[in-house]
Amino acid sequence: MEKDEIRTGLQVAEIKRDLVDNLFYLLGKFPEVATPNDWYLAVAYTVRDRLLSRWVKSAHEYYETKARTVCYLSPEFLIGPQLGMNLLRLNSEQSFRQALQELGLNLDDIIEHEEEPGLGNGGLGRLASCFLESMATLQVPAIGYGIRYEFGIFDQELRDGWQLEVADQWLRLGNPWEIGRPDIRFDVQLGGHTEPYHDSEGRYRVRWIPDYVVQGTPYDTAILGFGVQTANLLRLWKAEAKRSFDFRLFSAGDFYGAVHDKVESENITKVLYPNDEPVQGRELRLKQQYFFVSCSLQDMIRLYLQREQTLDRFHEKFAVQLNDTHPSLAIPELMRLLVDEHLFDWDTAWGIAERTFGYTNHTLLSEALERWPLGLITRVLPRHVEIIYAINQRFLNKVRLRFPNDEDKVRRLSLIDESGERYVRMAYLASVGSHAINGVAKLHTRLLEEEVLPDFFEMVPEKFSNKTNGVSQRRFLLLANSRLARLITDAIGSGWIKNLEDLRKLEPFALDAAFRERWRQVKHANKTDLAAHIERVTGLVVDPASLFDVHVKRIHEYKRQHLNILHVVTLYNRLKRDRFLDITPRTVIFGGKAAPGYFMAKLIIKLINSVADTVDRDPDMQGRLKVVFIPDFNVQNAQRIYPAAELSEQISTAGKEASGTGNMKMSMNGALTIGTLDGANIEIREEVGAENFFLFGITTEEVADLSRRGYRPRAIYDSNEELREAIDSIASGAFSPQQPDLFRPLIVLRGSGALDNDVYSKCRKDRKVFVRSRHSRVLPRHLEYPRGSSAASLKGINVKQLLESIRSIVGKKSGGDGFPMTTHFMSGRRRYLCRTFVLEPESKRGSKAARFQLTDREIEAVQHLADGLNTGTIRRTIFRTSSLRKQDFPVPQR
Ligand code: NBG
Repeated sequence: MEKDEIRTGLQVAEIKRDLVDNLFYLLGKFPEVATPNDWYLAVAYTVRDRLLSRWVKSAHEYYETKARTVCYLSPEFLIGPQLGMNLLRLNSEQSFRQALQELGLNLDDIIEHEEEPGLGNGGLGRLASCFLESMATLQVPAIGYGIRYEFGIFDQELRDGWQLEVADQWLRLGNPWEIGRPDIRFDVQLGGHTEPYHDSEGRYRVRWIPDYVVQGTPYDTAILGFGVQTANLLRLWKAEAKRSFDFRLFSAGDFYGAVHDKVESENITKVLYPNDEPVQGRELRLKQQYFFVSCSLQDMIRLYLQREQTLDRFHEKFAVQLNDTHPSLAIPELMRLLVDEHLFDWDTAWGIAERTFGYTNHTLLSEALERWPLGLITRVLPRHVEIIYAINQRFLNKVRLRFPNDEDKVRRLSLIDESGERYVRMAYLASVGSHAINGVAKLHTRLLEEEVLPDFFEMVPEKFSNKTNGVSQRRFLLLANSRLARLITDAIGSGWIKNLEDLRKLEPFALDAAFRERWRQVKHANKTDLAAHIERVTGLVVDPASLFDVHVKRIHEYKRQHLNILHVVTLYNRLKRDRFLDITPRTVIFGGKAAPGYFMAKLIIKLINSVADTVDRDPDMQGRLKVVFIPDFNVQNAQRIYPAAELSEQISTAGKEASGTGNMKMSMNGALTIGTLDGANIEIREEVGAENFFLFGITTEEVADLSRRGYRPRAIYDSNEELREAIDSIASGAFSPQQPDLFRPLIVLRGSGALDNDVYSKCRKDRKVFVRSRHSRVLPRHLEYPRGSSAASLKGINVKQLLESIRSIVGKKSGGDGFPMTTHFMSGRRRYLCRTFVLEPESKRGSKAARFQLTDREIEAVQHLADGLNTGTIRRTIFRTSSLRKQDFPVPQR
């Protein structure tokens, strides 16, 4: 064997040898006594060895080419389990599988053993990780800078239906992926005061005399690109005391005092703050934010000065992206470093800073827009407050020049909120200090421009742009859903793995019965796997043949898990009322963590579990309805759930979900979306086609209008009997007989909150899911699979007659005898071309079933026909409520 293949070879024999070597030399074990964790570590180290060579090579290449590097500053990176992903990236899963098999081990068990680093709350941290992976694949040099929390997001367990938080001790058994670099360390100062002085050239300067200093040590993880030799870097900072032990105090008998510094300093990176809880007063959180941006900027400067003499062109080397406002102290910190430490004049420094930073906003919720009390910042970062004031003064001067005599605007734009207790508005700081500001979906960006930062938008519209979020198909399709990935690759080749647009090539396969059959088998197999997981963790038995209706994400009122459960209760009541009601058997799956201090969110979890319990114990629900809450929604569990989803619940109140990314992941795995016009749902709907999206609910404008006019849920409650019944049953303890009042806090019929018109419209829209799934329309039209024969489910309807009827409603048939069949219809004086339905001839299918592929509208028509409505009424209701925009199919003929 060649010498250079040691640690890098991908032959089975080489892998096997290195596995045993690593077990021996790194873990001091031999195979006979190795525990599962030992083996996991040995495998991980063996994989890491193979990453390292690529990593070091890219670092070198980047260094040589002086490439501009993206520095993604984010306090959260939810990278998910690494082993499976890295094996894919190295394209060596099979070889490792076999090597392990020869050692009597199973790769899947070892992959399962990994405990993922939960260094993020949800979408924001996961997005950061997808970006890193994607940039490595695209060979964009990037460093992700963040915090190495000792305790990440808590693990969620369920006790008696309540969420129980368990500390996440992810580092307990070692983290084989990281490499600590104690040789690179930076001091971070905190507290104290400032002093003005004049330097040797007589210039006015400021010195910061801190109270104490902590030290940041980086821990590096390689993020390898797919199908390339490039690896990027995730660099996470750990806080340590500069002096871990005070001998003076120790000798004086103060044993606690002797380690006080160590404890205080290490606290800074101890724990990730769960979001959705007020952090305003949290000094430690502020210190976390400052600590990691300071280390990161000092690191960039170190890297830069390895090659250059001065920092004049720092911005040409680094593009620093602020992932939300949490890292925005980087702006005054870079100014401090440039002005106080590298002796730049203010204007030059500001020019560099402005060209360095870009800011991504991730939320419009006012309670989540960061503001720090001025008093607190002054105490922790006295020098930064001075710098923020200086930034503000110069900025407001510009505002005054632009808008003379508009002190109101000046007040509105000030970085300091002076309306009551004084605060620093972090989004404003980020906006002033960045040359680019973006939102994360089209709607979100528009609302950002119009509602959150309208004065900024008016002043510098050129700074604003939209960058709709994305997700990595490598992790969420290729890795998570290997069956579907294989099917897709068999059909269209593997180009989609790097270029997602390629999936369009699948469209013609919608007409390929064999493809659809395999598609159906894949989905069924994935559902069977998820069912097994559900049984393992909850004890509930679910039927893989039922419709998997999935709602997984953080629990939050704006995400409206309560709306979904209200719908479930409505269904439950309907099924109780009518024992013969014919519905598609359905399993409603929930998952997600609630912030530990968020009472309503935790109560919603309890309600879901209580309903789940009632439904499970009711023999009438057998084979019809099931509700499950899968505990501990994290990246690993997400990878289990998405591939099995058929209906994706994206039902946030319009205007509240900045983008959402779970919506994309489920869509990518072939689920249809039921959702509101919110965040990226809107763009997903454009991509998959309105006929593959169950749209419901009021729009952002209507939400705003409603709250302006005064929101009166009571009226809806009074006027809707089914809804009233559902709410009353929850309120009266039907799901909590031991504690009838338990869910009362959720039932608030005044003010904003649990109820709005959407409750009713979701129930209505959801009827279509039933109808459509009975018509085998559970998947996007182009990725659709038949469930039984739809002719059978259109029982009692004469197909030919039905066609005639539809035609007579929607207009005259055109396009001869071919399909897709199109029709014209008239609306007022205009005639529109409308794709009505695709009818596949029986002979082609080789089956008796004439299958329909109906759009939303046609289903409605069919439903109304079946209900016996006359055509005039149908025409009015359908075309009035149609979601189809006329300009989609205009054939003006006048
Ligand atoms: C979240 C939004 C999501 C969005 C992700 C990623 C925060 C502050 N925001 O809608 O709620 O998909 O960011 O952009 O976590």
